[in-house]
Amino acid sequence: MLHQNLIAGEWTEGVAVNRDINPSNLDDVVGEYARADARQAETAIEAAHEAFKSWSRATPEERSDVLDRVATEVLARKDELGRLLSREEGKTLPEGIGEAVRAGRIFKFFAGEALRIGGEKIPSVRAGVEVEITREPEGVIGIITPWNFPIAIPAWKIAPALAYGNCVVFKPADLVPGCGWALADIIARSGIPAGVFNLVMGSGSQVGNAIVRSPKVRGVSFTGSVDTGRKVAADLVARGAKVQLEMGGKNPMVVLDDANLDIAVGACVNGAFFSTGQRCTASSRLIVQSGIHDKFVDAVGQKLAQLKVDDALKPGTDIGPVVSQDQLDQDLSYVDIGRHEGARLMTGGERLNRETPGYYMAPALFVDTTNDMRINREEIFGPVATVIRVKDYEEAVAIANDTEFGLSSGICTSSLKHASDFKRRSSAGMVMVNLPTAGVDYHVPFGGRKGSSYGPREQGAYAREFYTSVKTAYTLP
Ligand code: UN1
Repeated sequence: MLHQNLIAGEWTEGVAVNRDINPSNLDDVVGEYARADARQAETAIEAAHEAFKSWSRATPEERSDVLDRVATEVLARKDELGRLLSREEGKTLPEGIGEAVRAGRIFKFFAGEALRIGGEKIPSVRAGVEVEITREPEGVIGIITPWNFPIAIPAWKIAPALAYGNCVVFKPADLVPGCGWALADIIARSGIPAGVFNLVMGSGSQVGNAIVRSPKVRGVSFTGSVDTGRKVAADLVARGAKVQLEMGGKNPMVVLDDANLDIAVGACVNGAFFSTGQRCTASSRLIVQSGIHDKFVDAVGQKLAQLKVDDALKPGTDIGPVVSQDQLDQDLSYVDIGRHEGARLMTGGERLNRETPGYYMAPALFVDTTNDMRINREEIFGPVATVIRVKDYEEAVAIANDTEFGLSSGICTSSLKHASDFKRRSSAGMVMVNLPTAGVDYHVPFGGRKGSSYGPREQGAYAREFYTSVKTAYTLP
């Protein structure tokens, strides 16, 4: 079966076929997916533009019901969707199912939010005049998502877009069309009117560019690389449209001498290596105080030796494969870069062979690194972490903040004073105490500072900032 695009309420053939390959087993084709071109993307945008006339006036309950039906089906099919996710992306089955549940919960949350779009009525400074402040949907929203969270990131962009009355043209990542298609199929059967939600699978150069450049698209929410994000922003800003970017991270995790060693090791190993390190929130720089340094490095080394790297779907696998050949090449090249820069590779960093041909790699830990090395400045996006030794808390904070990124940060400590101070001084959008830098709640704002993010926050009620426009109305009754 060829999985087609959803354009103007019709399942539509593309101009080419994309084979979705399982990174745990390159002989396994997950499915065949239609690839659209720029013209088809424009047809979808046109349909969304047309559908906006009525969807923007749908009652809160109509929108809420649609989202609620999507949530219910996603949650009921969590095991199957989680399996599809792990099969096409390579995170472990429990991680895949967890992500499917997260996606369902996000739709549930926004089913509620759709009913809570309020406003304010306040007295004017002029006698007898009334002022009302309301929120209205923007129009057509383009949604461009990455491969590393194939269902959660689409969910946290699509759900608020629809909840607040926008129409959507959604382009999932070319590497993982399966979850995007499955979600689109669920949305298509939720009672949503034709054209309100469109799925257009295809390349960035065709579909992505068409979305970014169309004057009918009022805003784009993009998660992906820094380079692409900046280009997307340049195009949108040039025509005065809204843009929300979530790009990279080089997230610091500080471990102080007074940390609970088990908690610190658990948080760092999870944050750095789970989901194969392919999270923009990954704890990639471990900044460790001298007194605990050797104990910590030994314990992390022991833990890594116990982790099973294997087929994402195999029971007992802790770390699945890297997503693609390109990504694996990038990860391995950073291992070389680190060695040449004088960092000491304590463990891992080599390609592994398993029963099936796949992109397996041993999680790599570098020690004796300094913050000016490329492995500490550039996002690697794989199972590679570094340790930077520091003498005290002040040096740790300075190094944690010395990065062009600012998505998440963490500290492991039993000192309330240091925890409070770090929460205040960290230059990241999200700060974690005694928790991994990755793995966030779905009902609170998500986003970063500096080179990591641009535009209003995603998720939680804060999502309305991007997906709505504020109107101030004055009346003299
Ligand atoms: C998480 O850490 O739970 O691409 C979510 C990413 C982020 C999502 C992280 N946008 O890794």
